[in-house]
Amino acid sequence: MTLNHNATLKGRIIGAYGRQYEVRIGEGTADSTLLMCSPRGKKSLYACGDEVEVEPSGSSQGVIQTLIPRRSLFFRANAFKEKLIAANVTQVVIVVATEPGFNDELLIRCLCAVESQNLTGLIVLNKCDLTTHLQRGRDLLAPFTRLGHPVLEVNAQSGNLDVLRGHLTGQISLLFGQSGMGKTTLTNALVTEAVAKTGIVSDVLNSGKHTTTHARWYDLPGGGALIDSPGLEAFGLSHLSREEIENGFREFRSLRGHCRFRDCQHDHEPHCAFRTAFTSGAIDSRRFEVFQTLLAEHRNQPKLF
Ligand SMILES: Nc1nc2c(ncn2[C@@H]2O[C@H](COP(=O)(O)OP(=O)(O)O)[C@@H](O)[C@H]2O)c(=O)[nH]1
Ligand SMILES: [Mg+2]
Ligand SMILES: [Zn+2]
Repeated sequence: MTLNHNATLKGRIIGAYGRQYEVRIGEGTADSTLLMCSPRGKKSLYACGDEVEVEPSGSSQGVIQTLIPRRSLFFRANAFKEKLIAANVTQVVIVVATEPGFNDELLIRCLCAVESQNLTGLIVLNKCDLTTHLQRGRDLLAPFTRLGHPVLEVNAQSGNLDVLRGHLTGQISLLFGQSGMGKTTLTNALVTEAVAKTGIVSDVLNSGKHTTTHARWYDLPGGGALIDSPGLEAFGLSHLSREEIENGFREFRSLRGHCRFRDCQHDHEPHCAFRTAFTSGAIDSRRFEVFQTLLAEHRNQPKLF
């Protein structure tokens, strides 16, 4: 592809490396090109998956000029900082594993973010070939299955991934979860060798490391794409309002508006529909506990603005 300087070109951020972005120009064409781009302003406001307009500044470099409006933005936040994770995804695949054990609070928080944004959530229990703790994994996931969240059991290393592939086709999926769960192994199994090897910086930045340090986009052979992301151990939801937190828990949707007090914190208030449902056994206790933690975090958040 011949690049015309001073002309802006539409592209997609397929790798986000701090303040450097790998942008693919000519998506879906035979002669797509990769440019290493920096943002025009001081702040890096972009995420892997973003569509942008860039101005080439060399044969393999460019400057991001504008952001094309996003269909979705998946991010986490505490009171002080926002961390963009991926843009324009339609589905978040939360990867957990039989071994090492996974943090179910992180899973609940992540699903809350997914649901409150009306994205599709898919839970994948990986390493099902390791059967010693398989039942423990299944037990932890049972409350999610009961709520209708799809849970797929896979083995990324040698298993048949056709069912998972079926869920990914045509979607832009973010693979998300703690490190060591098998996200990168799954990516390698799902993405063709040739695609996984493209990229001008991935080899340099990830060289000699087995840990994913940056989010990266991969086309899927059957259409759609997969974004592999670094593992994380905490997921702050400071950006969600109380209504959004409530909406993030499907079991509470039909109960909203049924508490006696309009500003009910679902904690100790009399005639709380949420607590009544909980004491009747209709609500999973672990999910209720994390829900209350989230509301308490929301209440106690320092007001910075
Ligand atoms: N037995 C088994 N090991 C797996 C499976 N998937 C991944 N692993 C191993 O788990 C470790 C972490 O995998 P990795 O893909 O780097 O996890 P990530 O941090 O989530 O990207 C590696 O040693 C993998 O070989 C699986 O399905 N079964
Ligand atoms: Mg990884
Ligand atoms: Zn209530």
